[in-house]
Amino acid sequence: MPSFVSPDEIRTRFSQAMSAMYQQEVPQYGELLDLVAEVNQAVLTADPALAERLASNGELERLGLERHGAIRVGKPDELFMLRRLFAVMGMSAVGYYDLSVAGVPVHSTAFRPVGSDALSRNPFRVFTSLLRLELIDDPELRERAADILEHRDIFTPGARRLIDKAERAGGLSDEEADRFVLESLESFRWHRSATVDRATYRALHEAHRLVADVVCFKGPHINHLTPRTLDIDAVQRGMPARGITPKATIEGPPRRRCPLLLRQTSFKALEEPIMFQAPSLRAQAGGASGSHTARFGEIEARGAALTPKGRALYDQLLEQARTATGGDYEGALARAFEAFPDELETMRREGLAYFRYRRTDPKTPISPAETLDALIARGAVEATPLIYEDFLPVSAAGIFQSNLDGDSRAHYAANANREAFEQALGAPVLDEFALYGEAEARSIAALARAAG
Ligand code: OOG
Ligand code: NI
Repeated sequence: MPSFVSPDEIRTRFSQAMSAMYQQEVPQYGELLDLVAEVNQAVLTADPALAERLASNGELERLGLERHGAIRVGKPDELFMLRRLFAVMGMSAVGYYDLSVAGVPVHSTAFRPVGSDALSRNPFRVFTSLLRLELIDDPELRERAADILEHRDIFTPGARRLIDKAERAGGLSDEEADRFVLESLESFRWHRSATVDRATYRALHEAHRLVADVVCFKGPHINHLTPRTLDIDAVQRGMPARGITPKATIEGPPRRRCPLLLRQTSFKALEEPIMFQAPSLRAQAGGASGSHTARFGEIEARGAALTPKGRALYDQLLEQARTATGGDYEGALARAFEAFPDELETMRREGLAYFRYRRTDPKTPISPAETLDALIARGAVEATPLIYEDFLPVSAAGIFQSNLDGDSRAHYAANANREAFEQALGAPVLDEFALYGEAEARSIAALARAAG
């Protein structure tokens, strides 16, 4: 019997290799990691109760490792192959995000681990977008882009072989896992030289900056890696002193005692020098140089996963704040969210968030006749909110937009096409609500077993 490395271990090796590569490519990311580590340490020192809660929830060990990345691909079989690549690391596609509503010609999913153990070992996620060429108006340009994409292969032959091998054999050996990490990392590396000439780049850039970013390069360079912070407001405030300029507002819910879902902020994309291909054989001196902005930094703070009821309330309050008149968005956001209970027990009783239930002391007997509420009331069981492991479409659109010129906003009508996305992916995306619901139900089933 060959002995295989666990997918969790491969994912950790991969995310660490990715982080090391991105630190070399984008030095500001290293600076941001330092700042986040400093703020997280300060928060834990100042709030021992929080430290204890995170430890008992299995979140403390994963905190320092925790990252999400983002990539954008151009054609269906690239997405199909990515699904297979991420599966080797125990990551599945969760959720469908239509970003065309926000003027971004992509639709997306998040590849991430789904089991509770896998999540607590390393919750590494990759927000993955597929370009929607059908949203480019000019038919000639659309065809040109499709043709360029047709001729590229973003995966190395070695990565392809190891993915096949993992699927056939059911896993990878230690040495194969290391090679798999190196080979698959190649797909996400930054390449200074564009695959097209300057005129083509310009035309695609004109259609939408994102189209140029996806189509004109050898592969889907990782465009940001995001560490998780325990105090996003403190990191936001600390950025300028480290020479980093954050976007003006934090996406997502306001600051609260009981954090909800996901709050995110980013810093502006770097302007990086690139080289274009020579337009023809006759232009002997090689291609011209130019610049491209795509890669940026982001931080996030994660809170409770909401039920469909909680999420509907969140969406409604966010919309209320976004459409409020007057310039003070943060004030409007805080006012709108006064309608969302900021107390865990209320959120639980009203069915707004998902929880994990656990006995406080395995020696205290519990009876099958008792209700969950009664067990909690007498302190035999405690409920901890499940952490939100996914993304938010409005926030994601805000993050995309902060790195695009203001004028690329909202040219497309909303037209989700989940079917086409899943067809390209080669599998249905998992439903995030079902995953949280199952995790909650498993914890209740464990209590029932303990009660006999
Ligand atoms: C992805 C933007 C969305 C997030 O955290 O919501 C995102 C991209 O720019 O490719 O990363
Ligand atoms: Ni992100």
